[in-house]
Amino acid sequence: MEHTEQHQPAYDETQIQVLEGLEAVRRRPGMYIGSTGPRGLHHLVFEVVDNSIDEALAGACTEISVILNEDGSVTVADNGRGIPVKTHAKVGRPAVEVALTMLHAGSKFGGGGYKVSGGLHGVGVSVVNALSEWLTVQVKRDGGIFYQKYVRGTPVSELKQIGTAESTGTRITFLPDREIFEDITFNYDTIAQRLRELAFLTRGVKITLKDQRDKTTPRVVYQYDGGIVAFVKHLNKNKDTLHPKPLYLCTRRDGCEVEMAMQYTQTYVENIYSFANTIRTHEGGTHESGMKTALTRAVNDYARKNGLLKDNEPNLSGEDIREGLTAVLHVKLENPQFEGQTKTKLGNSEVAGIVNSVIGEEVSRFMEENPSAARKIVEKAIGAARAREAARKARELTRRKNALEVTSLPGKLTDCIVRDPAMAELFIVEGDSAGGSAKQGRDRRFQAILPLRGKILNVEKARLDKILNHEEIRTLITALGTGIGDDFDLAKARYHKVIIMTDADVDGAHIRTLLLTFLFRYMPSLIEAGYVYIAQPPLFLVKKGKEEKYLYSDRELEAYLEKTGRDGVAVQRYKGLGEMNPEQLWETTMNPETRTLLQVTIEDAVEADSIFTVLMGDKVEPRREFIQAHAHKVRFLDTVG
Ligand code: 0RA
Repeated sequence: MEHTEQHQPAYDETQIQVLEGLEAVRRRPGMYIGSTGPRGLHHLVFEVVDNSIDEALAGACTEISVILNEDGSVTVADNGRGIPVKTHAKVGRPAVEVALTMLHAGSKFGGGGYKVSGGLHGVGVSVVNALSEWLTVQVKRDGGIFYQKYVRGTPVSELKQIGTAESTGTRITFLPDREIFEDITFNYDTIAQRLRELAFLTRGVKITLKDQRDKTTPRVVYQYDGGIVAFVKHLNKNKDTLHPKPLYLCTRRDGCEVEMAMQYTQTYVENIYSFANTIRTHEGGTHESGMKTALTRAVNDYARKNGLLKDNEPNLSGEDIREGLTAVLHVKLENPQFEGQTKTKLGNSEVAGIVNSVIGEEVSRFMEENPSAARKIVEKAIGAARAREAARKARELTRRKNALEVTSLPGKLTDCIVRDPAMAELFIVEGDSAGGSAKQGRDRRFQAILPLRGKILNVEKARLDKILNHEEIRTLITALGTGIGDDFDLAKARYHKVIIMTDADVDGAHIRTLLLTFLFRYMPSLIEAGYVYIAQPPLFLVKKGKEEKYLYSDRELEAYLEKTGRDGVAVQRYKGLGEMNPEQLWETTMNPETRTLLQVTIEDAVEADSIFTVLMGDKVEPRREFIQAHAHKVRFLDTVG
């Protein structure tokens, strides 16, 4: 009795704190999940999944299932130990309720083993609860099945035992709160991609995904017994490799686990995917720089020792050594510090030295043990160094042309009148015929047209020197005015809106992909500055009686037909820009008053960069995947008038 009486006030206090805590989350959601846009929304799912992954990393969970429910909610279920349900000694409430209602409560009653996954914002499931219209939790543990429901973070029922069970696990279902998020629609591809990544990073765990909103989408299973070696093989699946077996290492040193898989390809691009505690570190950081330093040193040492590099020759540069390299680097550490613009740069300084020494040793050993692979790697780097020199010379040529300014502008460019880049727009248009319509339809005062004929080079498959020999690309670079590579100068951009306008068909999507790949690889600052856009030509023209309306997606068409009924509606599908006359093109796609433009953001670009790598070699339905993968990654600017 006495005990209870003493306990009661403490519980009240805690409850007040709880409410204040979750209220703070609802007041300033951005502080906890970064944003209330798509990224923040998906973060909710990943936060819950990360908890399940932690169970898997602790060896306590083998299966995780994610279901996108028909009502817009999402379910994450695992066969881990289950969130503890016994009464929490200090708080006097079931531990699961504490986990779901107290900020940062998660780690306080954890059962040993440190939490390694998650942690981008490190927020815990209580934040998900706070930002959900409703959330239900079902725990199988201690022989029972327990259930509780919450509304906007507050329990609306006691934790109840609703059955018995021998097995263990946790099942959380939640509906994101429409009062908090701009749009609560989950993007299948965003979730699928992250789940696949997690499956690669957590060897053996079986992760399934089912989309109940679209019954035609089959359930997918991600399970990779090869872990990050399978990841590297997947990334390289359509590329010719330099050596058959990826190098793999996994070593613990000074409280940090370093795991890496790498394999050289015959391509000319570098693809390093680095992670810290399963979080993708887009901006790199100390682990990545430690790895690069080690690789540069190990390859140069080997080349010198084996006479592949003469005494009078300079060292190979890191960049040349990484040409064609695909690598996945994953470090696990206790207190990861995430820095940088998007908090995706690992800052822990001690990690650089650890990764450097571990990887240096292992790469040297690999080269000693695989002399044929080692020789090819060195020869590739030497080739890259030569090509770099050739590219420098080719670049100098374009630079000299630039110096001549106006006279050197390509003949294919139909420029605008205005000289102020901030007001000028460049439409990069697919094909000469669409280019003709665009020229006639444009507002010549501020809109320039550059028609590109046919496909531009796939930059994944060519070095810069070759790319610069390609006429379409040279034309583009000259028109943009910025120069390229080391010479790139954003201040020289001749247009602050560079708008890619391609057909709404497979070829159009392919050309757009190629253009974006090129920009991502060689002019990322142009995207960073927010200068790159994608035009949105309509897909349909519907006519009913005298009414005419342009529609921009299958979904819009569905909605239109639902609203007006199908009787007497004529639907015309536009396959190409060429099917529209100049007035129509102006009205639907080019007129700033009425058009929709998608701005490509640098975050999208970094994301998309990895998609490209996987996708560009992917022969199956690249267009569909590309469009789906990007649909959510570009943000709407102007709205349809
Ligand atoms: C606290 C302690 C333990 C597990 C969990 C939380 C846990 C949380 C989630 C969230 C989703 N799935 C989860 N599974 C487990 C450890 C319990 C123990 O030591 O038995």
